Amino acid sequence: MSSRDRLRIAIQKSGRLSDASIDLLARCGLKFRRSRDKLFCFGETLPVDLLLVRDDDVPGMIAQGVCDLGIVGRNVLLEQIFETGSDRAAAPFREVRPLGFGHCRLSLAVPDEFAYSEPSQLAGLRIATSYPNLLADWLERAGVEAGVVTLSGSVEIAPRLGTADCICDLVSSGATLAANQLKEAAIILESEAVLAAGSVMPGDERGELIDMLLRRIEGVIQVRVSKLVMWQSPRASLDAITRLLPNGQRPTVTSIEGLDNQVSVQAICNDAITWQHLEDMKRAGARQMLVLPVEQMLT
Ligand code: PRT
Ligand code: ZN
Repeated sequence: MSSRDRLRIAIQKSGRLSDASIDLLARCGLKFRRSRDKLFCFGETLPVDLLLVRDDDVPGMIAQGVCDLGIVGRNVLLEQIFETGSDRAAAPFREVRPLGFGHCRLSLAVPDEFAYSEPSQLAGLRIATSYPNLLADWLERAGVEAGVVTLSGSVEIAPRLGTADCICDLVSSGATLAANQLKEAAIILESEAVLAAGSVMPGDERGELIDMLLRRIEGVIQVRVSKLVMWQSPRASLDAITRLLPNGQRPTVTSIEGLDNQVSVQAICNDAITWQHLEDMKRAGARQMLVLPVEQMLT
């Protein structure tokens, strides 16, 4: 195989998404000869290599054809799609699927004393952000004309420095906003890490590798929340109990030797099971309940 017969995935070298990206790929069965200080990691188990770059460079790597896939925040991907001036369908890269980690919001935040209720109040104000295109799009859709002050970092101190009246920045816990006497006023984008790809999938072996990887990612993400639930109950209570399972699949029911009216049941649940679910099931007649993690799943 020549080197470009191998699939290349761009991920963040060091930052919030790095460990979870490596972990996801490892769970998909990809192992790499790793050298964190280098740009390139050779895939040992499959012809899939990694490029470790700054998160902002991931979309560009795909657009240039240097990489086939990338893992990056939706906030970065969409900002760059708007930057290319293209609509989502015509952009040189696109979101293939969300990956379930790196959750955050791109939000408009205003000083604590600002009584915000609607976007029109922002007219004529200066808003500091590292996401000028996403912000401009939101302002345009809201029909508001405001000044966009583009900053590459430390956006949250701009109001205190007097360089802006409010900000548009990423928020997860909200602690950074609170520490800067700011409050979240409106969500502009719900973001998380996503798998990104070029607008056209390679038709060669790399296309097949991408399909396989997507199937495995699907399975990995599914087993994170999926549980195997087992219990015993009177046969008459079976329907009532099964209905309580969050996103449960049809159960497998086995009779119990010597107990005519009792059954032993197992079912896969595709949503998180809480103590409340178990309490409700118990009230409906379930006993001996077990909730087991699912290690791997291929459906
Ligand atoms: O060096 P490189 O350019 O690769 O990294 P970076 O510094 O640009 O990015 P990094 O590692 O900080 O973030 C990578 C991605 O993680 C982002 O693009 C988001 O998709 C995602 N993410 C998730 C976050 C956050 N949560 C987050 N909280 N990115 C940044 N933050 C920052 C935010 O900017 C603010 O300063 O954390 C602060 C707010 O956090 P809270 O918890 O106080 O609200
Ligand atoms: Zn960055």
